[in-house]
Amino acid sequence: MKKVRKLEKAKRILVVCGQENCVSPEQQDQMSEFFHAFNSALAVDYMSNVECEGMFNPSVCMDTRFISDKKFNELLPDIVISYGGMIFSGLKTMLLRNHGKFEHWLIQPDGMVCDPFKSLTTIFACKPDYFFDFFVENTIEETVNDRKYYQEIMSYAQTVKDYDFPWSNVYAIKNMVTRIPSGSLLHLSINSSIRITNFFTLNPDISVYANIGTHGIDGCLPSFLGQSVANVDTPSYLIIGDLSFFYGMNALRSRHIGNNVRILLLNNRGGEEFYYNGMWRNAASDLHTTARHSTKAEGWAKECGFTYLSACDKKSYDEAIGQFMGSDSKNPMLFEVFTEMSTDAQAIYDFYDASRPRDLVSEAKRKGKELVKNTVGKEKVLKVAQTLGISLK
Ligand SMILES: Cc1ncc(C[n+]2csc(CCOP(=O)(O)OP(=O)(O)O)c2C)c(N)n1
Repeated sequence: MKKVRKLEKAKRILVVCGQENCVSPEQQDQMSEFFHAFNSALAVDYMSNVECEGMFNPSVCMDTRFISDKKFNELLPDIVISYGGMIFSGLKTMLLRNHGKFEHWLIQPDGMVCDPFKSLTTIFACKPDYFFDFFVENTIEETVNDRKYYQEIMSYAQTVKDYDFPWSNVYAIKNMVTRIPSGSLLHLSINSSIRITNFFTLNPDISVYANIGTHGIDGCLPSFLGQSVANVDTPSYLIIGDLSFFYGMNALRSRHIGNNVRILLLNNRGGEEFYYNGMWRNAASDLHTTARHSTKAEGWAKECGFTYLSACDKKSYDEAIGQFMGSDSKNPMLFEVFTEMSTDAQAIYDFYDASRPRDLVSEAKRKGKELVKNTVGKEKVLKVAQTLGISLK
């Protein structure tokens, strides 16, 4: 009961929902009630498969490349409550960077220690539905969320702008995911697909999966195809990068694949992830890290009985997307979209820059300078600056 009293007094409670394949409607109701009762906000991404009151999507606004340390400090919770599997968003890193400044209560049915934020103070060895029910049922007075913390977060989250993306894998994902009908299954494979899908608003009641738990690009395509066979009456969508696709392409030959299958293949000629995360350094990185290639899936997809569509710019994409999202195809479909990984990564950075509140731009510039210094080396940067007569202060 001490914990209930503590939660009643807490001003800033952040519930972090990890990846869960199936969250019962009862649990979602309990989470809404929890939100009504305590001064809380709930961080939810699509892989959490939760739709309840008090939730916000941290994917853009809490990304390490978007939020400043100063702003995150202003929004820092007193208590983090977490449950479930993988937490994909940068919120995990931001909490880790601020470890020790908050309590972390972990809901973990088997009682195993899991300390992603290095701030673990309590483990609740129970299921999440029991936890939320227990806390709501055992409040003494009628406690009510004053919503100050929630509103602070929401007003920040709402600064993220609707952005006019250039031709890129972001454009392709946006215009597909926002059309997926309710009741569908969506599988994301893995980093860029998850990150970018979470930028946009999906229709309600879409089950979202990813085998990000293993962090492997192998196995995504076969996992999805297995799911689609087990759910043959459910429209089933996969968003997959080229390296991940070519890893598992053998599975495309399975004889059981139904016409409920739609695969959006983002062929940006390699691993965009390494441009996005700053690992790309020079031409050798394309050989050894991003695995740049010029392979296409067309021949194999057709060979395996798929209806094949492709696009290389906005016009060809806009012409094909209607057919791809249609439900009357006799065959499974594969839509291969050709973009360039370096400009795909840049499109995301430009979106962050355009959306970031103004006072944070200088902070981002500072981080950029730091990154250049750390990557190129301080001495070289100073030398170039001297030659050009630029002061770095
Ligand atoms: C089995 C395995 N090998 C290597 C990696 C490292 N890795 C992480 S992301 C990535 C690139 C994925 O490229 P792609 O599937 O084309 O998606 P993109 O990043 O371009 O969206 C790689 C190779 C991994 N996660 N798993």
